[in-house]
This record gives sequence, structure tokens and C-alpha cells, in this order.
Amino acid sequence: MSGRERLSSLDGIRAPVRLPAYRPSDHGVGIVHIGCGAFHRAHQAVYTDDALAQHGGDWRIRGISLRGLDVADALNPQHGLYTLLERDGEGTKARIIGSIAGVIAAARGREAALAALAAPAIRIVSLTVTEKAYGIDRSSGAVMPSHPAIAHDLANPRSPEGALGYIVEALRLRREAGLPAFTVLCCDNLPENGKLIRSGTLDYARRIDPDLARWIEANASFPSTMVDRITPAASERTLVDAEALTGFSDHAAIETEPFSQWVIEDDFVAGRPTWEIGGALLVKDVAPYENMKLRMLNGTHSLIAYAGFLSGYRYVRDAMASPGLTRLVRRHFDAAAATLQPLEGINLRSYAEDLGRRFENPAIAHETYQIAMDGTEKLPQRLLVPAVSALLDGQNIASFAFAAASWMRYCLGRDDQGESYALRDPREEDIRTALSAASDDATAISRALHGLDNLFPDELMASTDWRRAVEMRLERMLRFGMLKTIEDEAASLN
Ligand code: CS2
Repeated sequence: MSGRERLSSLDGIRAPVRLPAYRPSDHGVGIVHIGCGAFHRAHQAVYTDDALAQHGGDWRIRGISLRGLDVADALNPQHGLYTLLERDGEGTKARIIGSIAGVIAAARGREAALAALAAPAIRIVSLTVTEKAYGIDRSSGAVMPSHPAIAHDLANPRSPEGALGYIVEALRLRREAGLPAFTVLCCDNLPENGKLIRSGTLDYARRIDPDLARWIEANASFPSTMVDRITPAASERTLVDAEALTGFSDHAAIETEPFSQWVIEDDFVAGRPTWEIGGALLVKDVAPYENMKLRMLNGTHSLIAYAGFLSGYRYVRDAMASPGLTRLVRRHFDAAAATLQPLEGINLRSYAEDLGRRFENPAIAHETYQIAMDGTEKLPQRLLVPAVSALLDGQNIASFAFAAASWMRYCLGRDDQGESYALRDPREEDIRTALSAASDDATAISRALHGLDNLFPDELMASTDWRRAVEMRLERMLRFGMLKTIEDEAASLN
């Protein structure tokens, strides 16, 4: 870091840097956000910044980091201020966001985190903690007692560590204090995320205190949301550019693309900021938007991540410069779109074209390895459930099979040059155990990975067409390498 003064007020920052059009300290906190990573700062905090500028209100955000101290240590000395860089081929625009009031690192102060959640002014608790953090079984909606945070919190409900544990303990404290409940707003990329968190929260609460569970059911709400903005992890370059543009050193700067979308189920028990000011869409049913985004954007992202990483493409934009892989990307957009219901006001063809352009954004360095992380948490909603729908509707399953085979190839943990890498998946151990019992041919690998508990839907497990489609591709990947397999698969589309 340079010797420049640290960002900590709005004084001395000049156009073209955009400043909050309100005085942050004039507004109280109304939201607690759990998981204040780059995505939250590029997305919900920005919509809240827009709403505060237009309509005011006590809607600033207090962050809680469940793990780690970095975000709190970066943001607190800056009074929550940070620089958002929006990048595309035309250049980089900087904006200072003022909606975050500060961040509590739970690792340093569980009491402070619970007090923040139980504060009378809090009306919304939103979350971006990643798919794996919840510990909810997707098919039953119950919590998984073997999940580390759930196991800990069920045994120690008054001193929680996980997201659900914090929410339920905070709601217990509120009920005890005669305070109203709050809206729980999940902003992670999970299908029908509100419903899922609701059922996990209620199941967890029931195991501790059935009466509390009934109170939560009657008083809290859990709207679903679809969130979208491609936000790579901040890099040294992010910080250097933020400093050059603002004149201040900023340890919490982040970078993102110009595009942003937020679709929210309008079901809030105690009000909400006017997020529509920043373009959020408030609707009755988020599911069709969520499916579109998870299947077309995230599904294709995962395909690019596995096939691209194994082809030596470090960033999504590099993968998009490969003619073979882009053909497969476009095929995937079509295959995913074919599994969706029509959505009023949305043309899926133009949505796909926009996605292609977003993935190509030359100014966004989004690592394939970052997206490849946590595959077992991402595959079902992104690739496997739509594959079932394609299979049952007699549509072409090739693209889903190609993506699943790429993930399997990735699970081997070494690339075509023999270099090894960490899988970074919460089920890494299960994957390793399954593979170590299998021989190294495609059929055995595919059988072992299909056999992982609770991952592949039954319809795919039982389909010889599906299994053959995956195995055949995996076999080519093993024999000829990823680059050649992509070229051949793309050529076969002619
Ligand atoms: C990505 C998402 O890392 C990933 O798994 O697919 O983070 C993606 O960039 C966002 O959902 C875009 O809104």
C-alpha cells in the first residue's frame, strides 16, 4: 500500500468519482447483513445507497462477518465507506458507497453480533454467506445435523456460529424483549432461496424450541430473491485503481461489471428501503427469474469454469476468446433456455446475447478457478435439475452431459499437464474417497461420482442415455485432453 491517506470521509473526493447523494451519518441502521463480501458490496449495498439518496430513512446496513476479520478491519477504519469500480471495455467508473455503517466480526464478538441483530431498529436481516453455509438439505428442507455449523449450534443455541443459529437466537432474544421479528432476506444463488431458508430456519428452531418456531412462522417473513452482478474477488489492481481514481487508499474497494439485477418477492414484515429506485424489481413470484438466471448464467458459468480451467484459461473472458468453447457456451444458453417457462417481458434470446457480452467483458478478470469452487453445492440447481427437465421433455441433454463430465474431470484434481490443484469443495473428502475406490476409467469415475449421496437426481441416475452421454464425454476428456474434446464437440455441432 502507498502512503496515501486512508478513505474515511467524503471530503476531498472530486468528480468524476460519484459520491453518496446524502450524508451517511444522518441515517440510522435498519438492516443487518450477514456476509459482507465483495458481492454484497457490489449489489445490495448499492441498491440501498440509491434508496437512501432518493428516499432517505434509517436503512443503513450493519454488516456481520461470520468468519474472518478482514472485512471488518478493511471497512471499520473507513467508517464503512468504500469504492465501487464499474469496469467495461470503455473504462472504469468509481463511486463511493455510503450505505454500510460498519462491520462486526463475529469471531471477535458474538455478543456484539447478537446485539446488533436484536436491536429494535432492525427490520431486515439479509444474507450472502454462500450456498454451503446454510446446512439445509435441499430435498427435505430440514437442517443437516452433520453440517459443522448446524451441529455446533444445535448443541449451543445461545452461542451460535452459523447463519441459521444467529438468526434463530436473535429472534429468540427479540421475542423475549417483546420486539417484533424481522424479514430474513437470502441473497445467495439458491433456487427459491426464501422458501429454503424459511424451512431450514423453522426446522432448526423446532429442534430447539417448538414454541419459538411457531412465533417465527407467524411473525417473520422470508422473501425469495434473484441476485445478479458478476463480481470477481478484489485484487491488488482493484485497490491500486481505486486509489488512483479517488486519491485515497481504500482497503475495501471492489470491482464489478456495469450490469446489475435484483428481483425480490415483495413480502416484508416491517418495511423495506425503496430498492426499486436503483432498478430492483419487486414481484410476487421470483422463481421464474431465479431459474432463468441460475440455469442460463450460473449453469453456463460452471461449464466455463470446469472446461475453461482445464483448458488453461485463467479468466472467463479468456475462455470466451476460444471459438470452440464459445460455441459450447452458446449451445448451453440454448439448452438451458429450452428448459424454462416463458417469462413476460423477457426475451431469452436477447438475455443470452447479453450474457455472452457480459462474459466477454475485457475489463473483468473473473477467475474460472473461483467459479469452479463448491461444485457439489452449485451443480444441482445450475445443471442437474435442468438436465432432468430436458431429459423428461425429450430435449437434447448433450450440453448438460458435457458440463457434468467437465466437473467430473475437474474432480480428479490434476490437469492435462499433470499439475494438481485443490478442489475447494465442502465434499472434497467424499469425492476423494469415492474416487480412490474406483479405477481410473471414465465408467468407473462416473459411477463413483454419480454415487455421491444426495447429489445427482434419481431421474439422471436411472437414465442410461444420460449416463452414456456423460461417460462418453469424460472418456474423451481423459483420452484426448480437454482442449481437443472441446474442439471435437464444437465441430460436431456443424
Ligand atoms: C458465479 C457467480 O462464482 C460463481 O459461482 O457463477 O458468483 C456469478 O458470478 C454471479 O451469480 C453473477 O450474478
